[in-house]
Amino acid sequence: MQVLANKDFNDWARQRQMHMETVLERVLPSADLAPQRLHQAMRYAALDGGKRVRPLLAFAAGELTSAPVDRVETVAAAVELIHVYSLVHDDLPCMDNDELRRGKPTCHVAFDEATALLVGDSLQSLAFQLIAERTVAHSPSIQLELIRLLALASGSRGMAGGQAIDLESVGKTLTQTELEFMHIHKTGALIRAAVLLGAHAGSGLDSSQLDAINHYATCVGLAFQVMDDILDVEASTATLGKTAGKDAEQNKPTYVSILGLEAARKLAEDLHHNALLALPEFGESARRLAQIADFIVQRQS
Ligand code: GRG
Repeated sequence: MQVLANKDFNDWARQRQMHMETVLERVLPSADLAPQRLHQAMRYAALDGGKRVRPLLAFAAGELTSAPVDRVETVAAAVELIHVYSLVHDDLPCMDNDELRRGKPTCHVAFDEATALLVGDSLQSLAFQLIAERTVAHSPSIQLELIRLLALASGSRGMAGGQAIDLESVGKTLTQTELEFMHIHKTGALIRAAVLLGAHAGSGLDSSQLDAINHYATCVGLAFQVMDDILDVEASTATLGKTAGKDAEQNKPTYVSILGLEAARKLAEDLHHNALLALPEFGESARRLAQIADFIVQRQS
């Protein structure tokens, strides 16, 4: 995690990133368990890397509802496993064809394509196994709803659907509305799921609170993507730990290509401002969600 001016947030985030690493260490099959090569590759892809933004969002949302730590850590790990699966598949030659991820060779480069495909499949299954076999909510019906939310966010009506639109959009001109539709699915759906699952791991929410959380999550998910587009242009490969400048190279429509840098930055700020408007009704318990929104628009990688 890069350092922001806010030491209190940095300390909180660092502790939870380390906590997430310990949980993932524990839930991923051991590298000496057969089939060893697949398990080594799953651990290679999931451990020791990434900002862990989705787990941080789940932990922060859990603070709204006093969610017990053993429940939030499980939903946070499940969402992160889905995220890592998406990165491994996204990097494959049949998709983005990338060789660098989280500062190291992508999974299919370090292992091979077939293994990387199975890593993604297995990480996805492990995510659902975790939230099905552990208690993550106050009642079985809420637990089922969490599983449903994660499935919806990951599948063709969520992240995978957004990825399909992304692949179809290469070389095309999209309107800002079309771009937004793509990113609400591709990046936004899982970010929203992280917030919702974290909150649902605690005590009940009324419908106005749910609306507010949904609003926050949608704004933060889009702000994250707008910043990703800006960083793809402005940051270096070394800082990002993934290949910079790929969007332009692949002729992909982005917020920067459609709006220009300055308007894209203004959009990220507006989304940030809008995300924060959803939080006052939660008082002090929403402090971490507000700080993550700040982090998302200030991040350098
Ligand atoms: C293959 C089903 C399938 C989906 C892939 C999320 C995704 C869809 C592709 C990733 C490609 C990409 C660069 C998307 C833009 C936003 C994004 C999700 C960036 C990566 O997430 P970070 O910055 O990564 O949170 P770390 O490594 O920090 O976890």
